[in-house]
This record gives sequence, C-alpha cells and structure tokens, in this order.
Amino acid sequence: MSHDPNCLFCKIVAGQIPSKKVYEDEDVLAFHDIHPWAPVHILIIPKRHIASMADVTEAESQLLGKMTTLGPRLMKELGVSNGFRHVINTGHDGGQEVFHLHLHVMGGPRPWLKG
Ligand code: DGP
Repeated sequence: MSHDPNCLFCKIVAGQIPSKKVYEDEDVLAFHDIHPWAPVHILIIPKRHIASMADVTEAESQLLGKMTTLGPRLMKELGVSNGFRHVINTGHDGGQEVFHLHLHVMGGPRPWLKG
C-alpha cells in the first residue's frame, strides 16, 4: 500500500495535516516532531506507507540509505554542529506510536540526552 488513508503520517504527506517541513523530495519528507525530545528534533519518513522497520525489505535499502544520510545534512542546515542521534522505534515493545516508518534525528546543545 502506498498511501493508508487512516495513517497520520500519510495524511501529513498528503498535506491533510499541517507540519513544519524541513525537506521534501519525491521519496521522503522531513518535518519537526510535534513533541521534541531535543532542541532540534526532526522526523524523516518515506512518502509511501511502510508501517515499520519490521516491514522493510532489501528493496528499500536505497530508501533507507537516503533517509539516514539526509539526517546529517539536515542537522547541519538546522545549525546543529556538535552531534546528533538517530533513533527508529519499531513495534509496540520498541516504543513505536505512529505506525508509519520514521527516523528520529535529534540534536542541539545538551543536556537533553541521558548518559
Ligand atoms: P514513535 O514513538 O517513534 O512512534 O514517535 C512518534 C513521534 O511522532 C513522536 O515523537 C511525536 C510525533 N508526532 C505524533 N503526531 C504528530 C503530528 O501530528 N505531527 C508531528 N509533527 N509529529 C507528530
């Protein structure tokens, strides 16, 4: 399924729910997280509906590569210069709340990160 009409992030992709976009191309969308855990917290998502990392196959390797390499570029553009964290929560026990694959990229001055 490329678009799930009941999916929150598919609605953001379709422009039915507003978001603070930071990047968009034909494959991916990046926008600010509504409940940031860090001074700069963005989500990078595929435009087409993939529920989670548990649903990713080798066919999505290039897409995943694009998402992960976009993180550093966008952090730089957003002024994050001293490090950042990538997180993907997968499934109920992995703490996933929105079942449309998303990469959290978080940075900015500490303390916001434990440890
Ligand atoms: P996760 O627990 O990994 O599924 O994280 C889901 C994230 O999505 C969470 O950090 C908050 C964010 N989020 C939920 N609803 C919205 C929304 O409507 N807009 C935006 N920008 N972010 C949202």
